[in-house]
Amino acid sequence: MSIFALADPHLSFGVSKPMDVFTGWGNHVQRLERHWRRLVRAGDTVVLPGDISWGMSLEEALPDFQFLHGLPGRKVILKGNHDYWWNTRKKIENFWAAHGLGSLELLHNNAILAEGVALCGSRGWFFDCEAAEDQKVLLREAGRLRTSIREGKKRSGVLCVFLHYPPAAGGRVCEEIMRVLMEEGAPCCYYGHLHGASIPWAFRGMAEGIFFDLVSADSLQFQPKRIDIQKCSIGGLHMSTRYESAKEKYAALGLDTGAAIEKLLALPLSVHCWQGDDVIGFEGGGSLSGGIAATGNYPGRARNPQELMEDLDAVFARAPGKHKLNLHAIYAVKDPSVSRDQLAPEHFAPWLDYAKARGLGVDVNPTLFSHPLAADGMTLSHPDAAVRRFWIDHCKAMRRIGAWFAQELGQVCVNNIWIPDGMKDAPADRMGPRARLKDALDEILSEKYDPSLLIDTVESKLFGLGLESYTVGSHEFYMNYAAKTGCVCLLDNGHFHPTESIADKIPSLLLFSERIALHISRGVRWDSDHVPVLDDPLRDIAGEIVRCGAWERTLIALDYFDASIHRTAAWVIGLRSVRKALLGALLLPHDRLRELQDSRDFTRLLAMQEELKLLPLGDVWEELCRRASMPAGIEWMDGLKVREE
Ligand SMILES: [Mn+2]
Repeated sequence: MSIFALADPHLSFGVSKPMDVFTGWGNHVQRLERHWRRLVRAGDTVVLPGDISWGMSLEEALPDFQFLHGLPGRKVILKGNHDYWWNTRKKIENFWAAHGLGSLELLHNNAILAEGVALCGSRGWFFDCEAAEDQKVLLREAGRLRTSIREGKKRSGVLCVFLHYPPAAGGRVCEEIMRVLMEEGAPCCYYGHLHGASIPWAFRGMAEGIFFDLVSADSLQFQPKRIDIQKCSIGGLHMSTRYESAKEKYAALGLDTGAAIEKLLALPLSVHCWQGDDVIGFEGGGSLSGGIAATGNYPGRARNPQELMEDLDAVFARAPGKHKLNLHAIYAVKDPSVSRDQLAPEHFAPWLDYAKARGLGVDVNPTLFSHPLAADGMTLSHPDAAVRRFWIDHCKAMRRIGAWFAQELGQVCVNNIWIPDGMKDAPADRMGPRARLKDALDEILSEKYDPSLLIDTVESKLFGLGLESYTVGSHEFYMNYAAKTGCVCLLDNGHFHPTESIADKIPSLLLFSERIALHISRGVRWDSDHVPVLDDPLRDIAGEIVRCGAWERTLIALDYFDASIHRTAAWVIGLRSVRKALLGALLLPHDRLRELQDSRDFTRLLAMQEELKLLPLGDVWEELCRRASMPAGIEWMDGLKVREE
């Protein structure tokens, strides 16, 4: 038997209060019923922490009660801020009994036992209340909550608390309610009230040894949430206890988990905006060219700056740690008559505002594909000087824009140049295009910027779709160009032969360059731009950054575009995987492993490498997420919406 929670069903069978006017609430009753019947069995319990019905009286709410009664399971009902039908316990219970609604129970100044778990809770109140009247209500609610929890503790050592109002949200805490939860040793607390755009502000995860989670109906896509009973034991094996144990295990190897977490949270990962719209941009062209392709047709692609910014916010609310925003030129917000060689800072003003409001740095990329002048597969290496001129001027414009972003935001900007130039079939002249590319780059980089504002990187590739036989900007070309000119060589781990180790290239570059830059992607058989996952190649890259002492010398961006799954989720999965790989890399005893290599003890080295794989990294990751106020587990998916087309 299971316990479920779902707050804010906002039913209105008895009165006219259509919810479809709110984004994401289309057909919400039908969706709720379908998911409820799919998940909940007759012996299960569903807790509904408030905002049950729009009815103004018990009579008006009756059809809503009857709807709930008709669904499987026991229903435990708490009060929300919109439950105007609420009355005295006696009147509500008599009304339900008179109408044969035996599966409904009231949780109000009491506790209810279900499956050995004591269900407790109250409505709660706003945390920003200052008026004396509000203070009075808040103190009364805190008292009710305490009574309920104490009643619950008399009945079970396993306890689950429900509130209608969030005890913490958007970085603010309702002190009075939180104090009761802490003093009474509540193990977990589920709450509702936050909807739509407010969902990302919910506090979810561990704080003060208490697990918090949002269960408002729309944040759950109207699917009752199964309560994890493991999280309900009072004084049980909390996450914090598990972290303490993990910390000791790592300390025995000379590793400081706390320092690793802080170091990792401060490392910026550059988030590529183009995952949100399949690299289409805002120029209105629509089709992607240049030997790259986004495959899949998952609904909800961002179609304009506002949608892309909303999706990025959903990403930043789910991926712990510092971020930068990585923009391609085609995301300029401008009149279609402004061509790419005429781009100026003003065309990125909305992005500057967006980044400023969130404390993000910005990286930029000229876009040398998806354009009529790139249609024949050549840009900076084109034999026609006029075509080269257009792209040189475009690259210069993006460097100016990058330096402007850096100046405005007080954070260095990375400008990355990647060109698609190449040939489908065997070339007659490999040297000519490369010589033209070299000259073009020389001209682009001849405009000098303060290196504390702008870092230029050059990105190589093995081949592209339709450009299989020859790539002008090959790895050897850019590696030498970067070494000679002082710009930075960027390795995209999708841009090499599938069996080539990108980790192996890192120390070689670091011996000759101040910095390296990475695009993290995942190629499957070819440069397929799959979402990065925590696989061995990624762990090896992260390990090499740490082993080489290159933490401050490595610029990490993500670069992939998967349109076959939820695009925002794809972003989050990739970001979390990269951060997990880096955490694992920080928590390896590299000095001891190096000693084993140098003393030629390869047996112990291999044995040790294998034993280290099963250290409790997950417990440290949970602690990192807790410190970043983010869900550690799959709960980060709650509230992810699919945009209605
Ligand atoms: Mn790339």
